[in-house]
This record gives sequence, structure tokens and C-alpha cells, in this order.
Amino acid sequence: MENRTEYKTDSQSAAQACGAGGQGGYRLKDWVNQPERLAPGHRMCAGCGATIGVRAVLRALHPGDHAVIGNATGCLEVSSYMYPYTAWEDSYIHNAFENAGATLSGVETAYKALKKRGRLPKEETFKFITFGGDGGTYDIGFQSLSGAMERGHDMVYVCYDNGAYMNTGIQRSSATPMYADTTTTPVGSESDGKMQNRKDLSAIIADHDVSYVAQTTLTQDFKDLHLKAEKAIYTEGACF
Ligand SMILES: Cc1ncc(C[n+]2csc(CCOP(=O)(O)OP(=O)(O)O)c2C)c(N)n1
Ligand code: SF4
Ligand SMILES: [Mg+2]
Repeated sequence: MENRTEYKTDSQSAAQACGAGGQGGYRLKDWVNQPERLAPGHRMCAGCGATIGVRAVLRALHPGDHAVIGNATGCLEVSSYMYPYTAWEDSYIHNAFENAGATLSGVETAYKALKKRGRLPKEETFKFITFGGDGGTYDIGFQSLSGAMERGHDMVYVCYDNGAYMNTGIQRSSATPMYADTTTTPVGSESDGKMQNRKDLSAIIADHDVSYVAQTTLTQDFKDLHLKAEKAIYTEGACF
């Protein structure tokens, strides 16, 4: 995804407040040496960008903090969690496409209620992160994502956009770029590929008046990815 937009930020950088940028600066070596929260041995393709992105996002969690992970179905979900095996070191909830946003918003609400009643240890911090592919996020799960963002739950929704419905054979999604050659928009004598521009979902989510929206890439700038992930995780409210 193009590294072009940071729609809304709070005035002080969360990276500075939380450590990565503020306490001695960002050092790639320190960051990559943190314990992995997505274990090896899953069945994603070797070198798949989705797992690289997930590991990078999860490294932004501070040591000692717990996470509850939601995951819309798609390559990441079907290949990292095959009951009874899981590659996820944190609590993990399998979701259908349609309810990934709703599930984590419900868990976050339950967490808040239990904390308020003193039913959870005060010293433990949980963060709520949902992952979804572009098909699961831009298209099929859009309504529950929109609801979770609009209600302002204290959670982060991470879309890994690989440009199509990869798990089922490269069908176009509304994130697929114009003219892309996919199995449902084949380039050939009858067609020039996908005829529509990609949906600007980040702008749409920003219009939900959420706390923080960012886009980044994992092919160029790991520092940018790390700082934005940390900021999203440690900024209160709904972040995308
Ligand atoms: C409601 C529903 N429709 C279709 C499917 C079949 N399906 C499973 S994975 C997948 C592709 C997901 O694409 P995306 O969200 O972009 O993730 P990727 O596979 O690209 O990582 C589809 C269409 C499904 N599981 N549920
Ligand atoms: S097919 Fe799925 S697991 Fe393989 S590289 Fe593509 S997104 Fe990753
Ligand atoms: Mg995809």
C-alpha cells in the first residue's frame, strides 16, 4: 500500500510517549530482537507479506502487555490457525469475514466492564487488534468494521492489503488497482483488466471521526510501520 497518508494524529507522538521514538530512539536491531508473537510453523507461503506485516505490527506491543487478536477469514486466518494448532502466542479469535470488527468490539466492551467491576487484575493491560485482508476489510466485513469504528471502541483494525482475494484464487476486490489482471477481471482482447479505481478506505474510515488512521508499506520503511503500529495500539479509541 502506498505510504502517503496519516489522516489524524494526536498532538504528541505516541511513539515518543511510549518509547520507540522517545526513549533512546528507534533501533531496528532492538525491534527485531523482540520475542515473536506469531510463531513459525504456520502454513502461509514462505515470504508472504501478510505474516511479515503481522509480526511487525505485533512487535509494537510493549513487552508484558497482552493482546486479544481477531482475524477475518482469508489466507492469514486459514493458514495460521488450524484447530487445534495455532501460531498465535496471544489470545486469538477466529472470525467470519462479516463479524471481525464486531467480535473485537464486543470483547473490548466486555473487558472494560469487567475491569470496572474489579474482576480483572489492575496491573494487566490488554490490547485489541483485528487483522483482515483487503477482501475481508474493504468489501465483505465493511459493515462491522464501520460499526466498530463509529462506536469508537478502543481497538486497532489492521488491513493487510495484498490487492485481491488471494486465498480463493486472485479475484478482484474494491482495493484492487485499476487495470489489474485478476481472475474476475482478466486482461485480454475483451477487457483491459479491472475498470474501477480502488476504494479509498482510509479516507472513509477517517470520516468516522476515529482517533487515528494511517497507511504504510512493508516493502520500504520498517521504522514507519513500527511507529504507526505503536501509535495505533497505544492511542485510545478506534484506530485503523
Ligand atoms: C462470506 C464468505 N464469502 C466467501 C468466502 C470464501 N473466501 C475465503 S478466503 C477468501 C479470500 C479472502 O481475501 P482477502 O480478505 O483479501 O484475504 P487474502 O486471502 O487475500 O489474504 C474468500 C473469498 C468466505 N469464507 N466467506
Ligand atoms: S497466497 Fe496467501 S499465503 Fe501465499 S503469499 Fe499470497 S497471501 Fe500469502
Ligand atoms: Mg487480499
